[in-house]
Amino acid sequence: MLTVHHLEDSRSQRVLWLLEELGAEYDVRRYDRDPKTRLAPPELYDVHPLGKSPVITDDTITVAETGAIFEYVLETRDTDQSLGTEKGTAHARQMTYWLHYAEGTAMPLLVMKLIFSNIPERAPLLARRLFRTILSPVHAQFIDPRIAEQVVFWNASLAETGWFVGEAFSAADIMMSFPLEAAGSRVDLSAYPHVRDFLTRCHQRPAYQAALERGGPYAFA
Ligand SMILES: N[C@@H](CCC(=O)N[C@@H](CS)C(=O)NCC(=O)O)C(=O)O
Repeated sequence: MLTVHHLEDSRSQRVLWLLEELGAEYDVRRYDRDPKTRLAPPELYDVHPLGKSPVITDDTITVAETGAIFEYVLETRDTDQSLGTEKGTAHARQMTYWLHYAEGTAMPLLVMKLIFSNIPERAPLLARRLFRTILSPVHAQFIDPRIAEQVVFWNASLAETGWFVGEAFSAADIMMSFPLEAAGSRVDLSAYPHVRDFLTRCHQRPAYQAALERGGPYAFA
């Protein structure tokens, strides 16, 4: 049986959603974040040496990294390619691109934004203003323009069909949902109608809702 080691309120929500879309059988083992640090609990180190989520176990096989988990699940649970694509096609190449891009390019910028925003908030009261002043140019000159570039790119990529690959909903959309959700909590998306419409359509899907029930708290829905 495939088990998803799922950290509350995290990007591993996508793995549950993928499995729900496929109608696959799976178990969920839920892990709570440390209420103060928001880090994962040490038990996740028993599953994988980096102690992060998502990670899945399937009998004797352990797979970490969301993109690698998606590839494994598509290979083993999507035999009729309802969410994947035929290998060697233009759509397959686009699918590979988005599966890598989501965690390779988009998420590092969004995590950077979160960390640099949290530094002043978590600093002692008297030091907060100083930290904000020091970090303000980092946001303005480095992080914000790079995130804005990504959001423009997503909006343009969705403009034609409303989905990231071809005419139909696919695993690429599930993978990309998290960067878009995370961006929505950090930047104003009101000028990007295709991004907002994409998220609304994702959130309305019955499988997305079913995954929320299995996964527990998720601040980005
Ligand atoms: N690129 C990795 C990122 C894994 C990751 O950082 N997961 C976060 C969840 S959003 C985590 O486990 N955070 C808790 C921690 O760092 O202690 C993936 O996509 O699997």
